[in-house]
Amino acid sequence: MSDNILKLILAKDPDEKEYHQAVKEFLETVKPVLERNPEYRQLGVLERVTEPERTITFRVPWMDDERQVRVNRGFRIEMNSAIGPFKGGLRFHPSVNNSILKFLAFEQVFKNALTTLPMGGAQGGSDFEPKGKSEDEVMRFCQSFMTELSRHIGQDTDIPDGGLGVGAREIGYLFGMYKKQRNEFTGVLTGKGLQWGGSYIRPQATGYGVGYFAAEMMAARNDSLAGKTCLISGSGNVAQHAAEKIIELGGNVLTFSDSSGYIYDPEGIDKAKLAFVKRLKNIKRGRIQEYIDKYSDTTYTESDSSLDYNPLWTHRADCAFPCAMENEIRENDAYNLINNGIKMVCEGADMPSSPEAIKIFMDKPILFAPGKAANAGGVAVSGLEMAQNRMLLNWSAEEVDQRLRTIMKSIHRTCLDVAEEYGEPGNYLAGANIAGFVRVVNAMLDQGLV
Ligand code: NDP
Ligand code: 2IT
Repeated sequence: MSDNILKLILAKDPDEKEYHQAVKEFLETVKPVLERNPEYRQLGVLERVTEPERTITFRVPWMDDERQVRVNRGFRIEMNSAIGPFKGGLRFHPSVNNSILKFLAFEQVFKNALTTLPMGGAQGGSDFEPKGKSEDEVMRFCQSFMTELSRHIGQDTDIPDGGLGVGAREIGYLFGMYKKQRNEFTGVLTGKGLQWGGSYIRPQATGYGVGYFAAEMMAARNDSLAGKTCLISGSGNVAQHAAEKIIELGGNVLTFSDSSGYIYDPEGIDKAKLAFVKRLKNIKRGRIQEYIDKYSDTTYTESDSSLDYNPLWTHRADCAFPCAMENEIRENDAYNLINNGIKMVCEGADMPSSPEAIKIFMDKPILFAPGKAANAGGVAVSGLEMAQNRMLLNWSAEEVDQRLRTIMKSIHRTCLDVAEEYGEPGNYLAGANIAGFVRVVNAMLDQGLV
């Protein structure tokens, strides 16, 4: 049943390679569910979950600082609303296209189901490059983007948040435009500022959740993050807050990267150094290379796209936290990590390990956590932000953090229990995919053919 569906998807949209990758990985792991439920074939379950409920593509015209008109493409992929209104991030990056957003939206459906909160799955964004743009240009772009997106979203319909290239600044501009157009102040977006409907801990939630999930995996092996050396890629929202939690839990973070290169600090990145990175990336919007000017005895290595491996993953360490981009860990990186004694790979980004890399990890007795489980803390706190907006109140930071920790522990437990139940003990990838799939499919079937 799953081979046929893959052929169908390939025939329909032959160029969507990221989407094919996400669906293929998923189908390989949910086979036991399909075998237990042969009626799924007649019910078209796979055909339905792999076809977005709605796909929106639109023109985003805006004017740059030289008064030159520019045109980008905007998207919203509303994948599945079986268990709640569409929910998921926005990404602004030049690589954004239908394939990338479909893969993100597909993963989001099952990620959101794992949180057990009532959220369907969606993702959207634009091929707009925020890097190098002035504040005014970013604002004008966000306003134009929302002028069209506002027709399709709403607090009961579809609730976007940020993601790669979309942070607190962009959410502010987007929210302002939505409010102006619709004359309503509602929880239509999450990731809002604290003074205007945001939740404590939402900025930290994805990274903290990654840290909590990693700690749970370690605990399941009677171990902990204390004293563990950790490689982190990226230096954005997820990387910074994963580092913050790992440091708090006693781990020793050695690296950060951006698209230009990576820094290696053999002494470890402590709280003060992390504060420097946060200022550098979030306020100054600088490059990670500047870290070595501030801290000597550290090295910077420039990205080299001609290499078939990333030197960041060649350092000896106990744990790897890819927190930047899809397919950032390729086959050679996986071998390098294994040969250097890696004990755990915990995905902070969405689909950062290539299929070849995953195969290598799964063949070894290491801990491997897929992004849709390990990074679900971000959208989980978005769900909590929605709940607070509905009640017109704000929980304290401690309360939100406690709820986040409980949700991450429960996702971890679910992955292990479901993996065991379906004959794949210790396989977090299978556990996450099956648990998410079963929840979504049961909800879809309850609601009839819609
Ligand atoms: P940010 O935009 O805050 O940070 C992204 C980071 O990745 C930046 O440091 C960026 O560097 C770096 N990067 C981008 N491309 C490359 C590359 N080719 N090689 C190395 N580094 C690169 O995004 P987030 O931290 O929010 O997102 C990171 C990942 O986490 C994405 O996969 C996203 O989908 C996922 N995610 C995010 C969630 C959230 O709540 N924000 C929730 C769940 C998942 P540069 O500045 O040079 O571009
Ligand atoms: O990939 C993700 O989970 C996100 N970008 C966060 C989505 C959300 O709605 O909080």
